[in-house]
Amino acid sequence: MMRILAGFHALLLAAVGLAGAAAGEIVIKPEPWQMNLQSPATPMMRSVSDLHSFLLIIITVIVSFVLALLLLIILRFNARANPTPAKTTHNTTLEVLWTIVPVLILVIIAVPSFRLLYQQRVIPQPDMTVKVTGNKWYWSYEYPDQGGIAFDSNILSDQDADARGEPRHLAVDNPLVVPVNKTVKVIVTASDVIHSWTVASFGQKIDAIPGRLNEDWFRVEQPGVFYGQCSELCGKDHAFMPVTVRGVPEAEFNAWVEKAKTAGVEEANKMLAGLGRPSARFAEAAAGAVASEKQ
Ligand SMILES: [Cu+2]
Repeated sequence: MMRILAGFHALLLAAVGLAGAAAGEIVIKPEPWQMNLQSPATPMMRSVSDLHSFLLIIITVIVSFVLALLLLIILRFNARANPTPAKTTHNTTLEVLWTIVPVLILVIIAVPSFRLLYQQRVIPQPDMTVKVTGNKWYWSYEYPDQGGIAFDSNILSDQDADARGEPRHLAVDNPLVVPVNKTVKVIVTASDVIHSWTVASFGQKIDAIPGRLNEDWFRVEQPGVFYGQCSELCGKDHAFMPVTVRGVPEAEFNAWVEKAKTAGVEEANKMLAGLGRPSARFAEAAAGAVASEKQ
């Protein structure tokens, strides 16, 4: 029993990907053999998941009904079971029903569907804006509200990702860092060809088009690490321009901004906790604990 429990716990840890992250941080990334959508990190993705589940119920009912009718026809109305078929060609009640019922189903689907579309397209008053630029083959991020911090975000080699406890082909050197529980408006463009900035757990996929500025928004609800990928076939290294977003508490974000302005983004990123490289803060705390133990 204990072994099963331990196994289950290990599975859970692996599934949530907590192994490399700091306490209280969630890690959302695609998992091997994953059957469902990634867990939601934003209210938008929760709405997307809800609509998906709702549609799944409706489609299951419809498919089951059609299958039942098919089986009924195959079994009861084949040439052997029913040698003299009826000559009926019209049935007004049935015809009215099979017109009205699908219309009603579509109306029922349209209500949550349009609500979601509204949620996606009408951007609430943002707390800050981030500019995302797609390049062959990496992303650039700018923070116009934070004194114009700007940096490139490149994929990590397999070895580096491994050393940092991050997933292969999804981890980057400099993640997009955002505060949690803040509405972040994203403006997206590209410098060369069409890319698509996509983070599945945000319910977000927005094309990055040269000469055009697209906009979207998200609000991360919990500190964590969220992985995504370019989702528009953009060239030979399309598979090697992943997206990593770090959601951090506001105080930590402000400290990160200050550090990024004065010492650069690489230095600022060292302050971020977890992911196999303890943050400066974490290291200090650990050193403090060791010191107090020795006394
Ligand atoms: Cu791309």
